[in-house]
Amino acid sequence: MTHPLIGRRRLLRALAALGAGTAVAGFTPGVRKAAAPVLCATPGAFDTPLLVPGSGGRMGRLPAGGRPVVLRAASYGRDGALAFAARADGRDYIDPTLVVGSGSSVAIRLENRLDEPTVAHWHGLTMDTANDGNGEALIGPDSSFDYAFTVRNRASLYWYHPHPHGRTAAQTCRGLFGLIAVEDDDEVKLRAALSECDLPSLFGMMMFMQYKTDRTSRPCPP
Ligand SMILES: [Cu+2]
Repeated sequence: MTHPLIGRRRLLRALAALGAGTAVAGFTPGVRKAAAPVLCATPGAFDTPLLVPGSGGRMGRLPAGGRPVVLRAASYGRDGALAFAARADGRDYIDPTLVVGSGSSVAIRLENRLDEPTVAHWHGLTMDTANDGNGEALIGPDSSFDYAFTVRNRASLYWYHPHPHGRTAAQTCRGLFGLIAVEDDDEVKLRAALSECDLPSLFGMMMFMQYKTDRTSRPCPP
């Protein structure tokens, strides 16, 4: 990804162009064309640049297939916020987006630096019980667990989050979650073709970024 920041207005312009192109291609004589979605009806309303995760930092894309990765669940900043921290290829990551190929093997060590048990659940991925993070394999404070599994799912966005019984909401609400981008050949080609805008990933990211940004305005379970 070449541009870490893409303005929302620019994104919406691209979307509008995309919608217009689709409408023309699908036009049938004699059939009333449906109104195109009004995506740019509120000029000036999206001045805040949208963070598009890059190759490091917050939600950065961390290649996690076929090599060991260490995630550390720990406090992050103030107000009780939590995060998964990682370091790879000389870069620091916060809540990294784990990029794995469909069919690849994954080996992730989760170190628990919280003052309570945690466990990682790989939401949406087909998983065996030992690795599923269903609460049977709780990781105590200052302990770790080695997850090892093969990605059997097709290309899509998934996510990972804690799943300790009774503490799932409390830990997740404080920011302890991240994305898993499962890729296949088609997805890689699509990303290469879109390069600058990276729209498919962007929509999933937008929801997550908004949640992360607004998190402190909502009370988390104690
Ligand atoms: Cu889940």
